Amino acid sequence: MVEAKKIWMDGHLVDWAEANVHVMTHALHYGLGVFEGVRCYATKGGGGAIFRLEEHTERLFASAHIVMLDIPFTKEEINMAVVETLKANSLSEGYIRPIAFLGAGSMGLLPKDNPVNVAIAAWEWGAYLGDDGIKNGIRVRVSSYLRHHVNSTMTKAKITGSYVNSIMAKREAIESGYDEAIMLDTEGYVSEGSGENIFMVKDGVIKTTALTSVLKGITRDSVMTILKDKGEVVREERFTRDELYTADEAFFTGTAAEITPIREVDGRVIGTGVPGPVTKGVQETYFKAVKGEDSRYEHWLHRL
Ligand code: PPE
Repeated sequence: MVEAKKIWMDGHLVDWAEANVHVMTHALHYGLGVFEGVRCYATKGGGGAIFRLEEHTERLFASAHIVMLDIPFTKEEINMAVVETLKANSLSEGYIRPIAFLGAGSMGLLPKDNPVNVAIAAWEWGAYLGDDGIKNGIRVRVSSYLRHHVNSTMTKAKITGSYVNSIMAKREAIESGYDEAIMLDTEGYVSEGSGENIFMVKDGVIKTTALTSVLKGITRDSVMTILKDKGEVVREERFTRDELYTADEAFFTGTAAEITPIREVDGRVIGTGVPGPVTKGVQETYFKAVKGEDSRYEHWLHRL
């Protein structure tokens, strides 16, 4: 990864190399942390714009609320700290990672006085699933690992520990020659990618997984708005893997993955094997929106 200069930790900027935690950090042992992934894009005028910062901070606090982690800062303080971190690293474009976690103190499953530590890092991060993936689409496989049951790990919370499941699925996909994993929910319906929401198009009908077992993606929400503004209707409902096999188009959405077309699922070519018109239309509008080139979506930008 491209290291940046400074990381914001518990209210102060520290050097990248100094942003360390103790090995007895509770979250390291048990996975009780919540985090966000946010992107900032360089706009035409030159300045950077953070995409939907307020919504990401809202979700960070919602995740913390779900797992009962008391973040010792206000939302406004976190928003300001994100801006400060980008500025300290002279970044007008990059990926931002706010994280809040249970710090060092007591061990065991009933931690009493452990502090909640908060950090914000930012660095340059290009296309998550590759430049070729964004352009031509990726090959995915249905994972042998299921997405968490809603009453096992809370899927609306972006919890650090939940990502062991994602890492297993991602590794399995790569090791078997694919680019990314699609995970089914515990009832066998399509849920999401290891770090992305999913959309499919069939005979003009656009669907995305209902929110039951998936993260409430901010890119998913942006794409639904963009499609609505194009006069399309998006159905939020569950669908099966064989519906996906016979889809005309499919694509992933996520802050890191942005809009990545899916050209193959489990060896079955999707549609014509190249990104279709709905996918390309969404991509075009999304990239214009994040770069401040579409005034309809200016309210999504937090300009630096
Ligand atoms: N589902 C999961 C499981 C997920 O991790 C993400 C984001 C999404 C859906 C899409 O959410 P949103 O970014 O709000 O549209 N995954 C983040 C982590 C990626 C990583 O490798 O780290 C991200 O995209 O930042």
